[in-house]
Amino acid sequence: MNLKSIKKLAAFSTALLMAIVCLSVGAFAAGVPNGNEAMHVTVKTDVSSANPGDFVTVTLNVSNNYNATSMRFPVLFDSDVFEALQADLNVQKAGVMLTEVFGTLSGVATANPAVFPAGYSPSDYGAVLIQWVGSVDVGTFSCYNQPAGSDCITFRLKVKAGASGSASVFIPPESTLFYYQAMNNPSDANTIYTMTSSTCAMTFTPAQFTVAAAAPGVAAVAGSGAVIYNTRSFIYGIADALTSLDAYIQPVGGATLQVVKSSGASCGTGTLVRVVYNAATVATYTVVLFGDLNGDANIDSSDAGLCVDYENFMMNYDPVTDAHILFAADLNGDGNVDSADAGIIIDFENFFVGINQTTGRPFIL
Ligand SMILES: [Ca+2]
Ligand SMILES: [Ca+2]
Repeated sequence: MNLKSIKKLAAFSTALLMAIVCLSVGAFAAGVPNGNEAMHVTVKTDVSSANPGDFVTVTLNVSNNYNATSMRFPVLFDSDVFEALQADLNVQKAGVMLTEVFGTLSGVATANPAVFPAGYSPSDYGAVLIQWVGSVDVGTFSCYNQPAGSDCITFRLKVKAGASGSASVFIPPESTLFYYQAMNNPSDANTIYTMTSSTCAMTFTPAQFTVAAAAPGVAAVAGSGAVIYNTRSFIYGIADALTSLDAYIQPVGGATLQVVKSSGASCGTGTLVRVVYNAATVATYTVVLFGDLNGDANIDSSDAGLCVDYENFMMNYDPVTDAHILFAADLNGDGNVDSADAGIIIDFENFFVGINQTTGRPFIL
C-alpha cells in the first residue's frame, strides 16, 4: 500500500469516527428534556489515610435521573500529595457499568490546561480526565440512569514519596467539560436532546484524604543510595571518608538522630545512629561501610590486614557484637572473611575495583 492510499484510508477512518461521534452527540436533537434533570457525583477514596508510596483507589459514585448517553469528569487532586501516572491508573468500570450499562471507559492522566478551570492551577493540582460513552446494541443506546447512585468508575492514585498533610480529590464544578447529552427513549435515536449547565444541575462531593504520619524512625535520603536494613539494624550505602551522614539519612515521624562516630570525626563502620523520640532512644542502628573494618571511614591496607589476621586466628570478631564488622568485611559475599576479601580491599586501594556501597560488592573500574 503506498503512502497516498494509507492517507486516504486514515481520512476515511477519521470521517467514520466523526460520523459516529456526531450521531451520539446530537445530530437528531429532537428529544424533549423532562425539565428536572440533575446529576451528582460523590468522589470517594478506599482509605482516608495511607502512607507515602501507597496506592489509593478512587471511586466515582454517580447518581442521575435521566438517560445519559455519555459522561465526562475531570478529577483533580492536590499534587503535593498525589500523583497520577498513566501506567498506574488502572481505570475500571464497576457496579452497574459491568452488569447493566455498557460502553467505553477511558481515563487519562493529563496536564492539559483545558482540564483546569480558572482558579485551579496545574502547579497545585494534578488531573485525570474520565470519559465514558455508552455503546449501541441493536439500535438501543446503553444509557446511564441511576437515581439511587452507583459506584461505577474506579482508578488509582499514588501517594507521593515524602508527602505529608491532607489532600482533596474532587471534580471542579466550574469545569466546562461535562457532557450534557441525554435521550427520552434509549431505543429511539430521534429522542436525543442536549442540556446545559443551567438546565441540568451537576453537583459534586469531594473526598478528603490525609497522609499517614510516619512512626518515629530513620529514613534514607531519596537518591542517596543509603539503605536502612531494619532486620539487622544496619545502615549502609554511604560513601567513604564521611564526617556527616546528613546527606544519606534523615529522621522521620518527629524523631531526632544522635550519631556517635566510629573514629574521631569520621563516620565509618561502627558508627551508631540512635533514633530518639520524646527523650527516649527507640532504636539504634550501626553503620556499615563495606571494606572498612577498623572504623576510620577509609578502605585501605589496614583493613585488608585485619581480614588476613582474622583468617589466621591472630584476632577474633564476635559473631554477635562484631556482626557489623563481619558484614562490612565480606566483600565477595561468600559468608567468610579471608584473604579473598583482603584482596578486594587492596584492589580498591589501588583503583583496580570500586565497591558499590549499596550492594556491598566490588566492580571492575
Ligand atoms: Ca578503615
Ligand atoms: Ca568473603
